[in-house]
Amino acid sequence: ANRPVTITITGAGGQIGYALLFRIASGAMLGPETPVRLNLLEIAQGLRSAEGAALELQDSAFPLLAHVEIYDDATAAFDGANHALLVGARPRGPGMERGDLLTANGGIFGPQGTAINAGAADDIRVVAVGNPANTNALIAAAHAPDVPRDRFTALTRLDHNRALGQLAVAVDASVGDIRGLTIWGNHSATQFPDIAYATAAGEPVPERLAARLGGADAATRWLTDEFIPRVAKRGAEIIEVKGSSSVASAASATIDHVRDWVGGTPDGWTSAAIVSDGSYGVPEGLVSSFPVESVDGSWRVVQGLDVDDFARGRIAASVAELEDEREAVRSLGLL
Ligand code: NAX
Repeated sequence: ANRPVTITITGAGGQIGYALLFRIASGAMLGPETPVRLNLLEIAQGLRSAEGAALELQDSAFPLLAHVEIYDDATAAFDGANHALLVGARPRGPGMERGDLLTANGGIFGPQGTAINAGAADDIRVVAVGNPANTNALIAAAHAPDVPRDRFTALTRLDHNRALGQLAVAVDASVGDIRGLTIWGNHSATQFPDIAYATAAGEPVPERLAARLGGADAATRWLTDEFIPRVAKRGAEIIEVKGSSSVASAASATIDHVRDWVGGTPDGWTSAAIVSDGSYGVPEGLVSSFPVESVDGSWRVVQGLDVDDFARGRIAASVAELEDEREAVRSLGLL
């Protein structure tokens, strides 16, 4: 058997944590040959919940689960970590200004970056799930100067999967037959789900949409008026329907993100927010979502895609928001 891999999960006593732990322990993330050690990091009010989850993990008797440990100290929790799933974050409370929100999260992700820098394993891979995810990843990375930039990511796979789900219905295909979809930009309402290069069972999605909807103009209207806003605002739709935010789908997307990062993307590209190298005009250093392939355990931006004026405008708007967030955390002294 392989050596156990250590995974540190922050906010492990929360909702997404609860949905994540059992799937990781079952082997869904790192495969059926890799034993896992789970380090659960919580703050005081979440510790009992994490303890309860740990008891249930024991009761599940997962053969791959080598060890579970609970921490309230980041330095100890990230010591030796191969993966950091940064789920715990400070949600926006009533009357909270954006500055307050960024400051509160800077107080979480800054010290966690420092702890990762201090003691994580050499192959550490980080994904920020807690919102504002892109900027939280940026803050963590800024506090971990010894860790390569490409190890810091933020989750846009849920947005990607949401887009797949919507598109599958629209073109009457199975999600597994759709390729070439991209989420660009921020994990926020400004994100741009881009279908320009999407195919369904090998057939271009734009053509298939036009055929089904009665022409290219109708397809464009559907994209701008229905598809893009629905994907971008799906989180709010879930809250409206079920009364609380996305949990199992967020955990599932996190599993997908890490699984593909480690195991590769043989079926073509997916979406992840990674530290920009300047590709597609996204300013260097911003954590922004791109079309990405996983090659030898690293995310690579898919290069050479033609981006038309419409897409360029949408990407620019989301990137402007990311720059704005970066400026705000800079001026708050959080970088
Ligand atoms: P919960 O409130 O259920 O859980 C969060 C947990 O984090 C709590 O148990 C809390 O005690 C813990 N926590 C807070 N500060 C911490 C710290 N400094 N160290 C360790 N643990 C800490 O929220 P949940 O529904 O699990 O959502 C978690 C985060 O995911 C939220 O920020 C949410 O906005 C974000 N989401 C991100 C998504 C994405 O696609 N990137 C989608 C789903 C979700 O909205």
